[in-house]
Amino acid sequence: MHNSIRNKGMVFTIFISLTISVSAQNTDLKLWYNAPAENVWEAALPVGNGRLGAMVFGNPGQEQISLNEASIWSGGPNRNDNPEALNALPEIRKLIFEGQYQQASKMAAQHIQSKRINGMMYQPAGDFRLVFPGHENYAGYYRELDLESAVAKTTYKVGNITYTRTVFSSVPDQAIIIHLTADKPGSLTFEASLLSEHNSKVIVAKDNILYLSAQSSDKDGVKGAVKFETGVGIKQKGGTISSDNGNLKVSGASSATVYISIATNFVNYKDISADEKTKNAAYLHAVMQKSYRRLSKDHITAYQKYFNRVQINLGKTPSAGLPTDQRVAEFAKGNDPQLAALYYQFGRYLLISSSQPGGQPANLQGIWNNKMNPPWGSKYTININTEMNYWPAEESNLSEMHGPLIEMVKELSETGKETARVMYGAAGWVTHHNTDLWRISGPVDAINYGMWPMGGAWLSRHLFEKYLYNGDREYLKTVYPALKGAAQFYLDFLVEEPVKGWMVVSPSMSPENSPKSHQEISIAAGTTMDNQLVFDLFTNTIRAAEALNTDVVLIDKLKKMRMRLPPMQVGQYGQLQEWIQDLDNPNDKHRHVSHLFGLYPAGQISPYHTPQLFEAAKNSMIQRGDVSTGWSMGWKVNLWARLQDGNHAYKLITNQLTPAGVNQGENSGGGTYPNLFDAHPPFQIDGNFGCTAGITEMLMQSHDEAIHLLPALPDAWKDGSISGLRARGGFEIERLVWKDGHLYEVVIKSTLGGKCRLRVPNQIKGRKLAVAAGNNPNPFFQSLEVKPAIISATAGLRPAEIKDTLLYEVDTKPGKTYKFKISQ
Ligand code: FUC
Repeated sequence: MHNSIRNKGMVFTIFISLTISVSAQNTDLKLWYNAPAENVWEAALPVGNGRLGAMVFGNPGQEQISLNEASIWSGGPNRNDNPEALNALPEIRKLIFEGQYQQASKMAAQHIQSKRINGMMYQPAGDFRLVFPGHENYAGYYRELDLESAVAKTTYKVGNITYTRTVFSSVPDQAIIIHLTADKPGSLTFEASLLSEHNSKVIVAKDNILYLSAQSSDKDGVKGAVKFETGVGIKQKGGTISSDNGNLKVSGASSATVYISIATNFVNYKDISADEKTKNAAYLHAVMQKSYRRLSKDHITAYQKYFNRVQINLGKTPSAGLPTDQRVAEFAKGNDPQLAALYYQFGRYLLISSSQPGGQPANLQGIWNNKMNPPWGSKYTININTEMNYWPAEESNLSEMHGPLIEMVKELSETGKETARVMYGAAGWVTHHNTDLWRISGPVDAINYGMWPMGGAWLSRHLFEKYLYNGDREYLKTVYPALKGAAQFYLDFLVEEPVKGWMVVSPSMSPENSPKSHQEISIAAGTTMDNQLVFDLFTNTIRAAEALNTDVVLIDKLKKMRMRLPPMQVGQYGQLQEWIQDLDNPNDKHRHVSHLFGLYPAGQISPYHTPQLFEAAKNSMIQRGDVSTGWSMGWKVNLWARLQDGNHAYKLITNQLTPAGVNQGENSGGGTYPNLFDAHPPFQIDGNFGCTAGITEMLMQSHDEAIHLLPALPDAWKDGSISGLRARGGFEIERLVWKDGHLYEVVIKSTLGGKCRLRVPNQIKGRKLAVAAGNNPNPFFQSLEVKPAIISATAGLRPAEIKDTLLYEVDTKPGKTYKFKISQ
């Protein structure tokens, strides 16, 4: 735990002295602390440019900056298909349909599970250390991460000299920059070194440039083939620089700038032929030509281009003068709306910092990992976690950050083609529940987790969703082949189940859960999530093909097959069934809520079109409970927002903004670390992104035929505003203001034109605004035609309670802005 929590007396004294400097500046968008992270990685502050990540500890005497580069992964290009699957498939399906789950699972373990390769690991580059002799005794300590500039800063005093360090990771200059100053000339003296847990070699080259070269680890018999080099150059003002024993030494300087670059031999998932040394030299040479001021200016401009698009104000906080970790500890006690706003913007900060155009998508830890063998390989778990990372991308106006995921899906559509063919004899492409830098598409881990041929279905949703926001047919053309390929796989793979004649996915599972009556065996056919996923994929493919005026025969096939998918079912406890049979246990607190994919993100369950399913989904959510792993709580914020219950969504935010380890319950410990990283535990970035998306969903949703403003506003956020959100149909919510729980003003810019339909909690007025009725003709808001639910005789379903709302609409023109205000 962080020092400040342990040592309250000391904190109090420092706090008093700090309030003066802190209250003088605006801390709304700062994470700040009055103690160093010491050796707690989850208290260190993350900076990143999508490719280069650093965790800044802010330790005065021995500064530690942990380094990452997004393409340093164990192994090299590889595949993990198990071709034995093809022959075993009919027998496994038969066993499942006969209810012989144990046998089916055993056979799948023998013939479908990967024989050896279970995904590679994302690995750290190493550490950059700075030793400052005599800085062990310091005073006036303060460190922060400023979300407005994406700069981490540490400052303290030794004697009467104030030392300051700033750190950022620059997109335009592809380097990590550290700037060190002392306010008395000539008093900066330190030693710098590079370390790595990899087998590495450190040399000091000419002009005092430090280089560390290494190669990634072997795993599962795949040779570690990512070669990387880290380079460090220092330019100091005043004093001297020298090298000694692989270290750089700066003595008696007034200020210094440290330039860190890292390069690897990675080109793409099948090509590692680059020369890391040439690349690295080019990065370092270029960046060292620039002054700190210039680098800082360019960095901030590049970052703010994205960050400044959204501003949020959920209300003022009396306790905003406390350090961030203390605010997390106290969030549940009182109302700290500003911390929720900070957490929201931190989610956006993390996405900008871990997912940049042309790079890798954010993995389980974004780009920040200090372990050689991290939890779950810090890879891509695609049965929820990776998708969740991108939930905030479009709606919180970070569309460019979505790009790396879209590219990954395209690459998986290449690797997954072979998997579909050799394992299942199917056309199109398939991938299972995990992938990695090498875009493996076979099953990973034990069969109870890995038997899920649905990764492509869920990921492909992102291809089409992006189009719903940008309306760009040229973009749609580039992703259509991957979308179509994903759908083609299921056209071949679906199989008729014997009871109702429905077409189902088999073998599969409801991610990582198993019905109690099946002795914890997860293998299953026709799970609710799979049915929803295939429905979603077919629907999106049909809509994309229609928008592109292509593939009429395929559209027809998909429409016919979609009719044969199982409907959603409401079981004996009034719940939305998780499995095709009514097997749910109302006391099941499992972290995955897979069957609610249909509610969020997929929008197949609607209070207006499917009120019974809406009620059943709510019952399932109540039965599943609140506290869970970090990402599970993040998902539940979105789900309660879709259920239009703002106070329950807020309760989940409170559960999430609880210090890691404090929450009790079946999946205890989920919450937030001192640096606001999400705790699964351990650290997993998905919960940050899930909760950020959830806060947007509480304020604005855009599906189900309308832009719904304030669909789930909690009592805690009576007054506030948000600007810059994006809605489907190419609408930008330039301003959304609410007062005393009522929608006060909304300004919407239309980029594509078309009908703009608004669902609002109170009357509004504005030019040409009319009351709306009937279907929304805007194609981006098409309502989904889901099959009527089958409801168990003992479900005891109450009619759904739906909040009163009003529907308005206005015809819009591209580029024009529309303003509406409350009308009393
Ligand atoms: C899924 C989840 C776990 C964890 C892992 C990375 O398997 O069930 O909780 O988040 O991914």
